[in-house]
Amino acid sequence: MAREMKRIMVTGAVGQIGSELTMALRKKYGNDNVLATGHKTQPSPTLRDSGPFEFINVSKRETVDAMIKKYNIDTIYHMSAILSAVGEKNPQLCWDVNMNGTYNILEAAREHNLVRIFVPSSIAAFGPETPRVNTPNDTILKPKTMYGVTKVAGELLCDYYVRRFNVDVRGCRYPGIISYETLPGGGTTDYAVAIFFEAVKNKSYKCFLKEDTRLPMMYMPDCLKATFDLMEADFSKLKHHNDFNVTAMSFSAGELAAEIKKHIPEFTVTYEPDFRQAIADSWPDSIDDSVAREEWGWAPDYDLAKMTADMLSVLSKRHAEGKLNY
Ligand code: VAH
Repeated sequence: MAREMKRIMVTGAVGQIGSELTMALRKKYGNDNVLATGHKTQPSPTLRDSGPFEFINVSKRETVDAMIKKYNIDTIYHMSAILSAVGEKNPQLCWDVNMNGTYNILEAAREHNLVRIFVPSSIAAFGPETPRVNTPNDTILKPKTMYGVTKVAGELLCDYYVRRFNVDVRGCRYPGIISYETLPGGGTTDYAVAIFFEAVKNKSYKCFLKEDTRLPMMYMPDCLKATFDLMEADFSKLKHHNDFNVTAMSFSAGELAAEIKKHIPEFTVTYEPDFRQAIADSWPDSIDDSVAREEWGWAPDYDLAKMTADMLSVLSKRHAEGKLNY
């Protein structure tokens, strides 16, 4: 009989995905059963006032253990990471947080016999040698960023803990994630979030990637759906564990701009690539998520048109109310 997830800790709970994942988990499991943790950034009032919050450093094992004991944690969603762009500015910090953090979470899961842990990977695990179109789930993983190196190493480490110690760890390779609640911090796909805020606020955007740069992407509701569905899947039926390709769409910066212009005709974009262009060029145009569809029934709900309409509807309303916070 599979043990139930009851007392949950989220690391990186102040981040783009972690902040919305925490609120969704609190809705499902009860506010007091979901501990949100961050490193230094102050949580939003919504996050802070809706349930327990603690500051920890995932690269320090003792802080992870202290939270597991203090809150009787049985499940961990490990969302804290240094992303691709910041990781290239400080690769040593990226390795320390991403690798020591993941190692500490895996060791804690083994030693405390936790029910389940979620350790996400990313399409950043792929590199320029990987087939770029409809990238297979099982293929060449030779990333050229430190972030990508930590994602591949993290996948291999998680798989070892499944096979060697029977730890129940699951994860999916997130594409770029688009959302309106918490701005992303330090990624290469961040343009696909900023463009919406700039379109609503300034009717113009200076994009740091080329117009024809195409990347796999997903709207936040689908990101949360994939995370919940994978964590609730029957582990005994999974052939893969923590390296599932998931995606909802692929689009270029120019295609996203054109979709926004359907709603804001006066919107204009200029393209001035920076160091992040080389990172984006090493990633796939599109990925094949058929393995996730077969093994645990993955199916996204949002395409480019539906996501764009929803993002602009929410942001335009907030802007009109003077609450865009951007
Ligand atoms: C980044 N948003 O840009 C992250 C993500 C696929 C990209 O891992 O680094």
